[in-house]
Amino acid sequence: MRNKLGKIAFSTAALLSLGACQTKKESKKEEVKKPNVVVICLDDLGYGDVSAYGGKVLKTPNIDKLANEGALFTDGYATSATCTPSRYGLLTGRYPWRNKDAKILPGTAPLLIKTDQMTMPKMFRKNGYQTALVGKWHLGLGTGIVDWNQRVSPGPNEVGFDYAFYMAATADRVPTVYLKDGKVEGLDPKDPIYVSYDKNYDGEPTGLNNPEMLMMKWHHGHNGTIVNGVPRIGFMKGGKAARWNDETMANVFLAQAEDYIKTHKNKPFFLYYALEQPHVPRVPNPKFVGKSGLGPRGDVVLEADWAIGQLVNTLDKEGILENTIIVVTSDNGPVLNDGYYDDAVEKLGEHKPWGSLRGGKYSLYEAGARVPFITYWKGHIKPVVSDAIVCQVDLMSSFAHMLGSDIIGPDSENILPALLGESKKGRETLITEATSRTLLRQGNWILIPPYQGKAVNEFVDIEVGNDNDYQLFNVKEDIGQQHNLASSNPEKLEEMKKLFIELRGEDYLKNVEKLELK
Ligand code: NG6
Ligand code: CA
Repeated sequence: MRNKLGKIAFSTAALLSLGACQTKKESKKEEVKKPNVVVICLDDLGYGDVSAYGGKVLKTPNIDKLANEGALFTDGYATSATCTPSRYGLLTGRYPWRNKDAKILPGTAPLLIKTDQMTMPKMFRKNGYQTALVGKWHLGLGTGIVDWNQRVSPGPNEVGFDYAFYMAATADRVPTVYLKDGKVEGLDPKDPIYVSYDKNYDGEPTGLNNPEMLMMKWHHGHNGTIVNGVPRIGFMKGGKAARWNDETMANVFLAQAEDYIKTHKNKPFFLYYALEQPHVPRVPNPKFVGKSGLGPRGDVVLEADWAIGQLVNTLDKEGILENTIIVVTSDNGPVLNDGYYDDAVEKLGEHKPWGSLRGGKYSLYEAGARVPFITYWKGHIKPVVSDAIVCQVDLMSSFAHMLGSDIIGPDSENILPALLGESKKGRETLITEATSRTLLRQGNWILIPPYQGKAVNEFVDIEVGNDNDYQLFNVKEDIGQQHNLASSNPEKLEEMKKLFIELRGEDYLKNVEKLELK
């Protein structure tokens, strides 16, 4: 691939000097070598939520089609077991643990990515692409105090997206409005909007004070402003006309993505389509209510799968499917009870959102950051199941390489052949994180340093991976991480520690046992 595309860069230069020698038809051919790239990132979708990954209960036919006709990665990773750090890694090619502020952000947090930092959309733009974000942002906005009644900046537009239609943070956090290129969509200037994470606005109902107004009850957190009967994190006043309808969110984002594709198909584009499902609150469109038999969590997975199918159909109908690389992945692993009573636990039945992995969202164990990871490119990527270690952080350098660009993300490796299913060689080492605690994967091995704190987060009922001792697993032989080999394999333990120190610094490991982490 490199050679093929390397040649293209050369022949573009040659074309200029040779001028008339090149026919029109040939020069047109040059252009189509810049495939569109659509990165579809779901929110909290687990390794076992996609039926192509072996799930038998919940069926995701549209994602499965991409997986079965493209490359399905068994060892694909987000950089983190939570959203903000994960998306930071995806969009900047830099490990989130290098940025101390890369933690789950409130809706009022300042922009986490520096405006002079290289990002994946900027990389694409430098290579002649149009760039768009549609969906969840959750990487902060503005520089401190935000006036939501003015254009909010810096934001996605300032870090590389020509067009951006997004929610500021999460579906369970205020402000519950869409923003388009920094402006709250549908805001009535006569009803200004105010947002705070510190205190409520006088007279505004909250989940804490007005349980009688709730359509969905909160379990932990989530007792602030009530919007559409759902209590959220944080407080908000005004902006009534601009507030989103949770039931139509999938349709609204899909329509935005489809419209973007239709209106931008004549030049290469990079579209980051960040679906909200199956993050809380799980409010499916009435069309999907009851469809999974697993309650709202299952229903919204079906809804997201449907939306992905629609998007692929649109690419096909517009005649650009063969010229579009699609990546499907998730920002972090699954969680059942993430703060609302929504039957996710009660109606789970035999479904295993984490598949055969241990842990879940927030966890150092595999279900935290090992996620569905699929690449599809009709006519180019052959059907393959690959166990190459691939990570979202690598997309930036890999796509840059594909375009003949020498831009690299600081922690982003060029693993293009693996991503295109041509090679089973991915990364050799990977450092992921879960709520600011890091761990190392090298080859088939995983090292989790000792971390203080509870072994299980009892609110979400997930093993988060804290332990007084080192944990060492061979995840090829023991994917469910049931056998800690730290004491039976001291040589490997030492080797992994040494490597961890090389990558993470000696101080980190020295201090790790003293770290007090939530
Ligand atoms: C947590 C929320 C959780 C979810 C998460 C972010 C509480 C108690 N829990 O703080 O519900 O919003 O943040 O999820 O408030 S993420 O996928 O965006 O990382
Ligand atoms: Ca998430």
